[in-house]
Amino acid sequence: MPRDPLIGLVGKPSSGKSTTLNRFTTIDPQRAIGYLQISCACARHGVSDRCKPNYGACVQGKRSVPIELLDVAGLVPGAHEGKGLGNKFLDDLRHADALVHVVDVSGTTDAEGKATRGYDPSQDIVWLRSEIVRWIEGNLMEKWGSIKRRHVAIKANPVDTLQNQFSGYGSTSQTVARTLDHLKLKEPLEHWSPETISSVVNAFTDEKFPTVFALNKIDHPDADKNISRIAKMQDPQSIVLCSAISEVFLRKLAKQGFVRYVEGSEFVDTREDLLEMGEADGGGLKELDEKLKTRIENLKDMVLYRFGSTGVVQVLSRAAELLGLVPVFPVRNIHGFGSGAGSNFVFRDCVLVKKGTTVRDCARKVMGDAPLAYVEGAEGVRVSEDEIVEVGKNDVLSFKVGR
Ligand SMILES: Nc1nc2c(ncn2[C@@H]2O[C@H](COP(=O)(O)OP(=O)(O)OP(=O)(O)O)[C@@H](O)[C@H]2O)c(=O)[nH]1
Ligand SMILES: [Mg+2]
Repeated sequence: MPRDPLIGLVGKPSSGKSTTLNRFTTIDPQRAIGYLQISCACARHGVSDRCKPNYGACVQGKRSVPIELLDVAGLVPGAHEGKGLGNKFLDDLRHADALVHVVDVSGTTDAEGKATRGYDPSQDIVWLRSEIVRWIEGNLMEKWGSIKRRHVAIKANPVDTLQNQFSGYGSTSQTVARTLDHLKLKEPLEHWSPETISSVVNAFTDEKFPTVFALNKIDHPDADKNISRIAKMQDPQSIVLCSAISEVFLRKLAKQGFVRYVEGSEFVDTREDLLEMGEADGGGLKELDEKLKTRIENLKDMVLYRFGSTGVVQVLSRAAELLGLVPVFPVRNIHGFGSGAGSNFVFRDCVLVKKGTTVRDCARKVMGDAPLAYVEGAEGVRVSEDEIVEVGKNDVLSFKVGR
């Protein structure tokens, strides 16, 4: 059955993975539920006032949909040879659909995460990627002789042969097919050179593990020069600037009643600010001591005003963008968008699927193995199970069970 998308947080020790994860609802030390902001189908159907998700929330058509995050710790140079937690992290990685590489751009930790100064974090992007590639390549090369022989003996096609090897990384035949399409290789698999195999593994890694770079610790004075270095090497679309510690700090202060903070925004108000703006009683906020006041001022200057937010919320939406996640809304009744059971609420459920997912896959994800009679889409029109779901197309579906 198709699984829920999973986003893996990777990065060297002390880069800020756990701090980033902490911003979300943690299930255990390694896992958390993040909330992805999407536009809900209720908005385009004008029923936002009756939209009440079973999980997450929906405010005026802006819906937060739960998505699972995994902290993949223990990654150091040489991990593919068993250094650090070695292959343990690589095994965790298999389950991830996209990666968030948390990079410490303060330059105060070396490749092993030990305290230093002036370290160039662009190196981390290079070696971490190479650890993943070398791990996959190593596993493949170990068996290449017999893979090749079998391939020739049974006259297999390259997609099937490679998928046999890559399924353990959570790959599908489509992933492998896309990888090979990009490369446009001329030679048959049995004649691939080590360089060709290397380029196949590289392309597969891109395809299987699309990566967002969360440049973390932007509150640090040395961050600027490191950020511009990395910005020159990477696609700007794949970069998000963030300060996980600032997000954690602001949320803590908000919870304790010291500030009013709109999550993911640049807006932080203290009691003084609110009084100044004419809000009686300062919004009921507590008085801040000088030390806290200075910390908040610094945080505004170093992070919020310069970058527009702490960036942590954006990390998740960028990863979802990269994955091309499509929110699909299964409903019992395609005309009223309800869930049946006498309730007046609409769009109770929403599942996130990867781009290219078919109506059939969505049905299996929602209904399991229940026999499917037919599927209704918008306005009650029948939809073929082979159709692809997209935002705004085949994304509100009613699955009819029966034979
Ligand atoms: N200045 C600054 N420090 C941060 C930030 N985020 C995390 N830190 C600090 O960096 C240190 C390491 O953070 P963790 O979140 O534990 O790092 P980790 O990636 O989980 O590390 P491991 O679990 O060892 O792999 C802690 O002392 C954090 O307080 C940030 O945005 N700015
Ligand atoms: Mg940690």
